[in-house]
Amino acid sequence: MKRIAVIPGDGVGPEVVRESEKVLRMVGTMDPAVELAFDHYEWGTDNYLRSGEMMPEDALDILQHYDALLFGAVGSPAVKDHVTLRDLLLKIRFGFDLYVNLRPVKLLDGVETPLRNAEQADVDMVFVREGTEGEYAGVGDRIYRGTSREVALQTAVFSRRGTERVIRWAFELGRRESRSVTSVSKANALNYSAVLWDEIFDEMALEYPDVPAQRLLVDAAAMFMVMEPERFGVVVASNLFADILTDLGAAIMGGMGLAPSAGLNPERVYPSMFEPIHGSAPEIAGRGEANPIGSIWSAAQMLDHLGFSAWSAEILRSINEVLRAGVVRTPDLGGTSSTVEMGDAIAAALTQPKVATPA
Ligand code: GGG
Repeated sequence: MKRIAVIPGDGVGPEVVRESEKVLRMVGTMDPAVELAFDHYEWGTDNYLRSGEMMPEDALDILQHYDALLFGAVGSPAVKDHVTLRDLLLKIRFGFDLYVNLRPVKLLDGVETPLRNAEQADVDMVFVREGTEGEYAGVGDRIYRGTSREVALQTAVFSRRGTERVIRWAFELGRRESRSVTSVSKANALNYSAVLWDEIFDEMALEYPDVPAQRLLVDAAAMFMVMEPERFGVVVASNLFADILTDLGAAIMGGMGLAPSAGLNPERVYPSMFEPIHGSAPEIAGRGEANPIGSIWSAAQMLDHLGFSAWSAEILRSINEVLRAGVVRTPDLGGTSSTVEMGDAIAAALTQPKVATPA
């Protein structure tokens, strides 16, 4: 039995996570080997407004005992974003050392990319976003607050260990999947941190002579993602750069609602966390129209992580089948279907995968 902690969070989070759970429960009924037990934690902005805490002080002690975490979204117009993000999501990512944030950017069947000349096969890359340091380290200060002399300092943290381990992970992925690895940084401007990043990337590339490697400045990477997406296989970048580029990636895929992510602790000392890359989308929350595919795809990533790879692939196949058929489409894809209808359709399209689940 695998124990899953579900944290639906804010806005559309609960709506999309409900559909992921539905699909996972369907897998469980189709294959008794996929035995999942869910516990729910109603943490987030409502909790903050009630108690002053996004989640309780011992939240990580509670979550530590789970096999995986399924997360929805965080953020609300009622509270400043830096409070909600840092006191919930970042506490989990940093506390559980989720240093690999895996974000596929792939054009699904039947979805149009805004890139006029791109074929489906051209948009197939996977970002390895560093998840525990970089620009998100939260180091800095504000001095002379509220005066005309006010100064804000925000220090990025790039350790050799933190940089090496995420770049190594990217090269291992490139080797396993016979794909190139692109490093994204900005060493012409960031003359300390990005220079260290680039040096480590170059050192590592020597250890993986079989993996084609290239380095790009982040501005050039953004341009090439639009002009030549086929150039990219595995892409490794810092916390902030990869966050920004994967929103661009989601746009290239056809919309924010489609994009998944897996925050991995590769050593499995801590549970890994799976969440769509989109936020809480307060403007459509409660309307039942959010696209749950990013969340459902993240749940598929979770099954892969838990050792149920055939079912992971089957969920993705089912997503593609539903999108290809084009009957069920949420408003972001030009349709009128609801979040629930999309979840129902994906759950209903599941079939037994060809490879049996190992007992
Ligand atoms: N589902 C993830 C979520 O709620 N993301 C909101 C967000 O702003 N995330 C920032 C980040 O991933 O760095």
